[in-house]
Amino acid sequence: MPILVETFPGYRLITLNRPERLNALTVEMADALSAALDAAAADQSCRALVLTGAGRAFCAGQDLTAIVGMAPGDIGHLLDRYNPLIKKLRALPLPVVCAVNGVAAGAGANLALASDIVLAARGATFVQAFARIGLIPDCGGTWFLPRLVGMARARALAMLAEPVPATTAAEWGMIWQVVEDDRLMAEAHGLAVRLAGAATHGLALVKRALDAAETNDLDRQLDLERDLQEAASASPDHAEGVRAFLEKRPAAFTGRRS
Ligand code: T3D
Repeated sequence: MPILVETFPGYRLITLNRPERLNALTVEMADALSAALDAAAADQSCRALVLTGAGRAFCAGQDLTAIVGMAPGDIGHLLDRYNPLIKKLRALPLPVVCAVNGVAAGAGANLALASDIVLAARGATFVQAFARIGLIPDCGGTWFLPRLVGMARARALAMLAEPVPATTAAEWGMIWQVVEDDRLMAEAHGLAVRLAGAATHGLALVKRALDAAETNDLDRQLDLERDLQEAASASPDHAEGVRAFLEKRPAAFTGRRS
């Protein structure tokens, strides 16, 4: 099976599962991942996702053996599979934690960067490998990178395709945190448990606001914040959060929209 899905109370763990190919992406894997995202979104009890890779790598990007023999310029899989997948991941109304357990290369690096919170094992690396094979960063790479690390670093990473160690990625703001290799999954599960107990609808609105902030001017963003805050403030979790604060107890969020 190209991915494994495990269900835990409040969240799911998705593991890219082609370790012999460093979890390189195939059409089958992209379809399975897309279906797993749909299933998570449709399940009210699933309030967070963790994405990781089996074996020593997170994901080595497009499986290059699978594109041998394709017509030059045929990017059907990008249009039909990978772009919709990245959009779906971004729009998912629940937080996605990416636990980068090893090398994340090409589309694999950008799959990680499309997640909401990226944790990386100290031994992990991020490689915009595309230039090595005459391609440009896809799966959102040219969008995520300059926004995360600035244009100077984005250009060099895209052109030189040098591996960025996890510690540098964290220093540059490309990812959230580096953890010791043997602590990665414990930390990822810990984050997922925390997020699964959070005000899920509010977090979905946070995702929408931050994504829109990348292109909005301040006027538009203030208008959007107004609209999203109206929705957040009408949610039962907002009422519960205020009640819990006043009663000096932990909030018991349901994650529900209404
Ligand atoms: O048209 C389009 O497809 C557009 C879409 C593009 C999206 C993309 O993602 S393009 C970028 C594709 N990915 C790459 O170019 C990365 C290729 N891999 C590497 O550069 C290296 O493998 C790594 C830096 C990721 C890791 O290096 P290392 O030394 O740790 O491992 P390795 O020995 O190179 O790889 C181990 C095995 O995995 C090896 O197989 P073998 O020799 O043991 O049978 C290797 O061939 C295989 N492997 C690694 N990456 C891929 C792969 N097999 C198929 N596709 C891969 N991407």
